[in-house]
This record gives sequence, C-alpha cells and structure tokens, in this order.
Amino acid sequence: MKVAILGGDGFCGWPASLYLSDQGHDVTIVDNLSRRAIDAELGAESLTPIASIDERLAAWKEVSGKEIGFVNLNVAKDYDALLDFLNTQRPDAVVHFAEQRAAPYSMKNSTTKRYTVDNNTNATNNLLTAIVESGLDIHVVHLGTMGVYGYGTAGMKIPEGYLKIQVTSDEDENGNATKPHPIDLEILYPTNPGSMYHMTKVLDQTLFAFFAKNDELRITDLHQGIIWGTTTEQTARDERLINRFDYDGDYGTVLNRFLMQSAVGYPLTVHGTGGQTRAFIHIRDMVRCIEIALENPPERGDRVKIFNQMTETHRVRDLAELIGKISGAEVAYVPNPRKESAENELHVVNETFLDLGLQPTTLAEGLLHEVEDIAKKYADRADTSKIPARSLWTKQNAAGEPELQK
Ligand code: USQ
Repeated sequence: MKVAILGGDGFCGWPASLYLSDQGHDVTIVDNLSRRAIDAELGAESLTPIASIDERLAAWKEVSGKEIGFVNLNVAKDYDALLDFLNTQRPDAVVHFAEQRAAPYSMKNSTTKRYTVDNNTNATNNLLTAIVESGLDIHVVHLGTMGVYGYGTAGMKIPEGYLKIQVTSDEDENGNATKPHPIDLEILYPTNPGSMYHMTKVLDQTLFAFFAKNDELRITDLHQGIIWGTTTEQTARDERLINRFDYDGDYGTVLNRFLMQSAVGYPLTVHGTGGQTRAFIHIRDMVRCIEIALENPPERGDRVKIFNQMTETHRVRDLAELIGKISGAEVAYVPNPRKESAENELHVVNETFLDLGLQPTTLAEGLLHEVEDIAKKYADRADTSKIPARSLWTKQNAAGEPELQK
C-alpha cells in the first residue's frame, strides 16, 4: 500500500513509519519538523538523542534496505503544496499525525492556545479539502484521542465513537401531535474535552463527519489513550533510529515520566490525589493498530469508522505506587496544575481492534524496566529543571489557589 504519513517525524509518526515500511508498505513522511522547533522553543530536548530526519532515513535504508520518502511541508499552511503532493504521489492512504499533541503546551498561554487550534484544525481541514479537490479515493486514518469523551463514566462503558440513544417524541414527521413514543437514534458520543488540545480533536471529529457525509471520504478516527514505552522492534535496530522520549512538564506523558523520574532519582510527580483513571496503550500496539486500521477501511459513503485505541486503564497513583514498589522510587503528591476531576472511573469498549487480531501488550514489570533502562542509559542528558509541570489550566494565586477572574 502507498501510504503518506503526515507528522511522520514525531513520537508516534516515526515508529509508525518504520513499522509500515518494514511490513512492505511504500511510505512517504510529510512533516515540517515543528516538534523539533518546539523543543528549541521550550529549551527541553528528548531524553534520547534523536538523529536528524536525513540521518534517520539514511540509517533506515542502511539497516532495512528500504527507502522512506520525505517531504518537508507544513500541512496546516501550505495547501497548494499539499494538493500537489497528493496529485503527484497518489497515495492509497494518508495517516494524519500532523497535530500539536500536548495538553499542557496547549494550555500554556494565548500564543500556544491559538497555535494549537490554528495548526490542528487547519491541518485537518486542508487535508480533507485537498483530497476532495484531488478527486482521489484516499483513506484517511487520523490519530484522535480518548480525551474527546472526557474521562467520566455514565454508568456504562464508553462505546467506540457512537452512542445509541432513545428520545421521546410527541409528534410525527409532519409535526402533527401524537401520543409520546420512543425514537431510536445513534449519535457521536457527547464530547467533553479537558484542554485546548483535546478540544481540537473534537473539532476534527465534526470535520470528519461532514466530509464523510458530503464528499464520501473514507475516514477512520482512532481514539487513542496515553502511550507508554518508547521503543519498537524497528527503532531498536540502530541508535540513529531511536524514538523521542519526552519527559518535560509539557510533552512528557504520565507513565513514561514516572519511569524517567525513577531512573534519575526524582520523586514521582503525582498530580493531586492521583485518582485520575486514564486509558493506556503500549507504543508497539499503537503501530500495529495503525496497520490494522489501514487494512480495514470503511466503504465510500459510510460514516466515519471510530476505534478506541487503548488496551487497559490505570489510576495514576496506582502506577506511581507500582513503580515505587518495583524500583524504590519516592512518590510525591504535588498540587494539580490541571483542571480535571480528582478521582474518576473509566470503562471503555475496545472490541474492534481485539476482533481484528490485536494482541495487547499489557503493563508488565519487564516492560516497565525496559523503559526505565533506556531512561537510565541517557540520564546524563536529563535536565531535571524541566520536569515540573508548570502550565496551569487556571491562573493561581501565590497560595496555589485558583484565581477567579473579576
Ligand atoms: N499526570 C500526573 N503527573 C505527571 C503527568 C501527568 O499525575 O507528571 C496526570 C495528569 O494530571 C492527567 C494524567 O496524568 O490526569 C494524564 O496526563 P498525560 O500528560 O499523561 O496525558 P494527556 O495530557 O491526557 O495527553 C496524552 C497525550 C495526548 C493524548 C492523550 C490521550 O499527550 O496526545 O491524546 O494522552 S488521553 O489521555 O487518553 O486523552
């Protein structure tokens, strides 16, 4: 299959590109290297030393004998170049990772808030519009987030995108009064994003629904949980293929952060009570899920296909305590910089991927140690001043209490 990977230089995009290339797909990465620019802006580098994109691609060719193409293009801004790329390359599928993906970065200040919304929504809109203009039948696989649902429970498992509901009507189709009677509907699960970033993925969902309905584009939206792990079979083949390892307060995600903190002897930063329950998936399952989604596209005219891309749920404090137990790390309960429920349950349906053959990589001590060992190997590159999460969801006063707007 000919596949274009938008955002193929990032944390998910790079291992997915290598995996698909390894499986024999013809892969081209489209990326404007914005994630590297944000590293420079934040003064926070990946813990692992990532090679330049040219070095990465040359190393992959050397190691695997396979070639991955690269086009430096800003999907959110360079519409004509994107359209030209699609018309020239004529990919069978596009995997869309080209979005700013950190919730704390998206909540930092008005510049990062506006950047996240501009970048993410324009990237999606440009891609969908360019596919329509090209007239090509390209399957779009988009990396969405579990965070579009919010993390609450309505006393039921969160379904895969769509919710069956029943409403009571007291009129017929012509508006004439009738006895109250039930009507069955299926709607997009009500959204409840917790950050500007998560909100952009909600906006994406509406764009997808419209383009699937109006232009009959074939679209799959993957509602992914929090990734843990950094290494895949392909990234481990050569040091120049190494994946990013974000540990800073903006881009580092919770379990990888805890493992890194344990490796460098920094107390694990549990936000609030740590009662937040979240969905997780190992990075090796993520790359497999992308391939499964590519192999199982919707038909033209179908509604958007939505998969919940997660394999298990965990409570933040349980993860911290587990790592404390196996590695002897100290656990610190710090004030929560975010506005989120202190405690929540989370139950999620993930049958589609399991039915299509995904064998989940669940949280196991061996794999936790593997991540910690990578963090230990590169511990001398760590800047511990970048660990605390400083991006606040609401302004706080000196006592750390929310500052109400007058
Ligand atoms: N947390 C801590 N301590 C930390 C870091 C995080 O207690 O040091 C807590 C947060 O307060 C939050 C939870 O852990 O309650 C998850 O935070 P996170 O930074 O690991 O994940 P999140 O901000 O939700 O975003 C990440 C990815 C995003 C993806 C999302 C999937 O950055 O791209 O969409 O996970 S999900 O969480 O399922 O929405």
